[in-house]
Amino acid sequence: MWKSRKIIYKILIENNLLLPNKQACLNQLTKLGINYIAHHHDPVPTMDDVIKIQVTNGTAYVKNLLYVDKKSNYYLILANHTTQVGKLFWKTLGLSSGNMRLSKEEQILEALKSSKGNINPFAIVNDSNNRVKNIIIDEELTKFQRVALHPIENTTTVEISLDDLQNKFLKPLNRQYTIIKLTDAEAEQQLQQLKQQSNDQQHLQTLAITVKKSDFSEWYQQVIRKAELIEYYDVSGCYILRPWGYFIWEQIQRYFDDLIRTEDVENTYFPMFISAKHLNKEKEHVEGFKAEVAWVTKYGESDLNEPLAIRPTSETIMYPAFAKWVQSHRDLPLKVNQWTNIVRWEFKFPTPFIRTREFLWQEGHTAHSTKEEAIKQVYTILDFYEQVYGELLAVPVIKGIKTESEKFAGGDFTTTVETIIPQNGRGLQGATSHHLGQNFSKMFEINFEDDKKQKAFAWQTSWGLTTRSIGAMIMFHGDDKGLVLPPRIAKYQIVIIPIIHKDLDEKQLNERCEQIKQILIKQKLRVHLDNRDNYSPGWKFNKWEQKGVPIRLEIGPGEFKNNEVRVVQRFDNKKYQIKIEEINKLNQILDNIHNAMFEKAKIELNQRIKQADNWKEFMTQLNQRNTILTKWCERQECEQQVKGKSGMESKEKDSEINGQVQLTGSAKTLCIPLKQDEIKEGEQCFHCGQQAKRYVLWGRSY
Ligand code: 87F
Repeated sequence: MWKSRKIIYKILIENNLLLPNKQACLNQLTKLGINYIAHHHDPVPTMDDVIKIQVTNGTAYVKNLLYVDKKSNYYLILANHTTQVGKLFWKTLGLSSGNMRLSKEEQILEALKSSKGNINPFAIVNDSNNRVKNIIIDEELTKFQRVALHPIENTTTVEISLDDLQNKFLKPLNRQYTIIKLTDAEAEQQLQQLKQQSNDQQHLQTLAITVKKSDFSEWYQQVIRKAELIEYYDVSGCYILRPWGYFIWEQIQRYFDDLIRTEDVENTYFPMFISAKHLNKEKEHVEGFKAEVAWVTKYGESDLNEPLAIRPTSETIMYPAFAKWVQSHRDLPLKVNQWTNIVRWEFKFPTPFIRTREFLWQEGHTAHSTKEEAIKQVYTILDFYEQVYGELLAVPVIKGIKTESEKFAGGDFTTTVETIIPQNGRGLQGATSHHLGQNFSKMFEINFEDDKKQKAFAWQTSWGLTTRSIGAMIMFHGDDKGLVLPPRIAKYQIVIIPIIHKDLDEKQLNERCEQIKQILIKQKLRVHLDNRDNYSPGWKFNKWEQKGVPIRLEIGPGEFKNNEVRVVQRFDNKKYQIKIEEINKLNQILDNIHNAMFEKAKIELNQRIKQADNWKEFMTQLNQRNTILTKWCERQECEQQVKGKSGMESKEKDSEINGQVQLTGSAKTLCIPLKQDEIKEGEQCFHCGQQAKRYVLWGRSY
């Protein structure tokens, strides 16, 4: 329902409102001693109109949003116009975002006696029934000298200081207001800090993880901290990688480095800064990512002449150099790789390892003289990625090709290893290997003289694997007790714990443990002897279980006497004795553990892949936390429709089925798996009914 200003005025005047119009409002500001700069103009109902008004330097344009919950409590949000207002801040305020809706026209009228396009904080005086429970102010606004607001009507804009709004306007009215970070990334950080503070206060640093894995996101947060993989940091989306976690990355580096060396890839290092000129050289591929690029604009107190971007990926850094290095076909193939950090200023909810603003990765870039050779390279690397996941992390992946809308826009096609997190059925892209065709070589002039003395452009590939892989591993293998490490990435594969007993000489026991440790070290196993005497064996069992050590060796009086050790396997809690002379079996046992973990993970992954032949089946499977393999026509239009429809039809966020909170959000294509059954003439796309071309895997994703 839309009401004209006239009708609203009538209501305002009939209701004896304190601030019925802009003149009354401006008078009131003067009376309260609030300095303002006023601009008069045509109505500016949308943000796009508002930002056309010329305001003073240092003044922020304000987005005014009025939310209402199911009990008709109202919340007025004043956000900087560039802030991506998220959902998490509601939680910080102790409210549920699921209950909040943007107010409709008649609700705006009811609460503020105002209308869409006119919402402003001064109208709060007209809320005689105290319907507005809180005025939520974006912390970003505190960084500006003034804020631009409408005095009741949007035909005028006043610039006033936020200080005056708070102290001279809201406080005297006895109105609650809260200054808070509104983007999800920042709110997450605030929540973590609150949680940390209350933990510290209550000395709640208990050893055990307090929730089960079924409470997945809380479980994950606890596991990564209690296993000492991660420490939190005060820059949102950035985390400290502790030695226990960093070691895993080092193992991935070693393994993958050895693999790419067999392909004659060489390691290099390119600078992390990109000049604006360079970054923009290749506008098209950067366009979609622009918002995520972080810039350095100052040194000390001075502005840089030219701002510098921090690498979000290194194409525009590397390829100008490639152009210099490639002259003749004898300079090809050129194959380089680098292990670096990357910065992408994401605004989605950050999750340690899975989505972070700074992360570690390797990026490989190759140039070839033929298309065939480049394509072969793409798939060889994809196989390497599959091996990293399978052989090292015991995480199964599905090799596939991204659809046209999901591929890296700069290339010809993108191959991917995808996995599915069994707990929530979300797809997770594990690594990508791109065939870039000649797109970049044409742009950056990477050309060479072929053997017939003809100028030709190089065929390129690029590929990347990140610390996200560690997140997938944690999610797959962890259990109610904490982390479970596959043996090949564990910093300690075995811990030896002596169990002191009155019948046993402590010194002798220690010597025995030390002997065993030495035997195992000789077998190239990573062993730790935990002979600290200020902790009990039980405490140590818990600690190392939480940290995911694959095997615990206990040596107590019985074992000592019988020349045995007691083996306890972390992943399945199997316990058995082995003789010391058989201790070389442990190498094999660790391999068996890896294999068993991998097999279990494969089963769990496969349980999350369902087939569907029509829309109803598709949505049913999606809402049961599955990914869905369907026959598909491969039309982008169809893909977009599935995405849109699945999002709309998915359950409300706060709804529960069988006590489980349902995931919401749309399904997208994860990949077209390389392994395919043949599709015959006449077989239909599950969604639109047109001729199907291949099977595609759909799912909600990270
Ligand atoms: C964010 C900001 C700017 C992804 C970005 O996948 C640019 C980009 O180009 C960007 N996020 N990408 C795509 C990266 C493509 C490619 N680069 C080499 C890889 C693997 C390693």
